Amino acid sequence: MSRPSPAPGTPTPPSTTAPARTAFTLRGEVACPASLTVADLRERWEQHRAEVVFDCATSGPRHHTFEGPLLREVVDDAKPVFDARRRKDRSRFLLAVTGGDGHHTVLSWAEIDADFGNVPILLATAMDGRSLESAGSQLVVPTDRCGARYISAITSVWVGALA
Ligand SMILES: Nc1nc2c(c(=O)[nH]1)N[C@H]1C(S)=C(S)[C@@H](COP(=O)(O)O)O[C@H]1N2
Ligand SMILES: [Mo]
Repeated sequence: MSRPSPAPGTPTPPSTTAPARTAFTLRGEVACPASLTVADLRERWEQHRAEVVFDCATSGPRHHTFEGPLLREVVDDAKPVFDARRRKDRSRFLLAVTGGDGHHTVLSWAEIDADFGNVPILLATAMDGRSLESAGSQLVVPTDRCGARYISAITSVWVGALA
């Protein structure tokens, strides 16, 4: 049964429950799709730290410290349906990361694969010492010179090969 909606003009009462636990979906050509919260990212995988500087086209250089698991380790556990022993097979895969406002970007699996780019891309659980639990995770691409791929409030990570 749904709750009755308040009368128009009724102020929203302050929330007495815990802040919303923003989750994102990990989906695509994976054997084990999942819905993951920032708390899951913090509790289930080793945390790495990255001190980064990136340039924003509109607001200039930005300095941040992020913590979180490696994107590669999180996606590995969803079991992408490539032949993990074959580098050529892994190298066909792409990742598309989407934020809450619809901003999205792509990465190649090879960027994060230890046999190729081996970039320590993170799914951040904290930025500048503050938890991202209610905002949602943020993509951290320490080797990017500009900030466009630092997708915030992640809602979806899709993994798959070009059809
Ligand atoms: N969801 C989402 N994430 C985003 C963007 C956006 O528009 N939407 N802009 C990107 C750009 S262009 C930059 S420079 C950085 C800015 O991050 P900051 O303002 O937190 O330093 O966020 C990135 N992440
Ligand atoms: Mo930017």
